Amino acid sequence: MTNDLPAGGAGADDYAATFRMIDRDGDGYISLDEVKSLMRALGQEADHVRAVEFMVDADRSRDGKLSLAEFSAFMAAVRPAG
Ligand SMILES: [Ca+2]
Repeated sequence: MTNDLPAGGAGADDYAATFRMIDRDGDGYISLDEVKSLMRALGQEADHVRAVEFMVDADRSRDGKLSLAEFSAFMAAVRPAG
């Protein structure tokens, strides 16, 4: 991580770094399996229903996978600014 964050602090760059961490196969999208991997990484049970709920909440284009834009928008929405 760098300390040279743009003005405004944690934002799009922060989400991009997280996105790349979750996107294990590097195809530019977060799949349902990758959401489950994230849950395990966070020490949570990789519950199928919860993973699907996450996808449904964040997947605005309804294509079954999350783009960086969708992921960033979702994270910005669930994480209070500041
Ligand atoms: Ca992927």
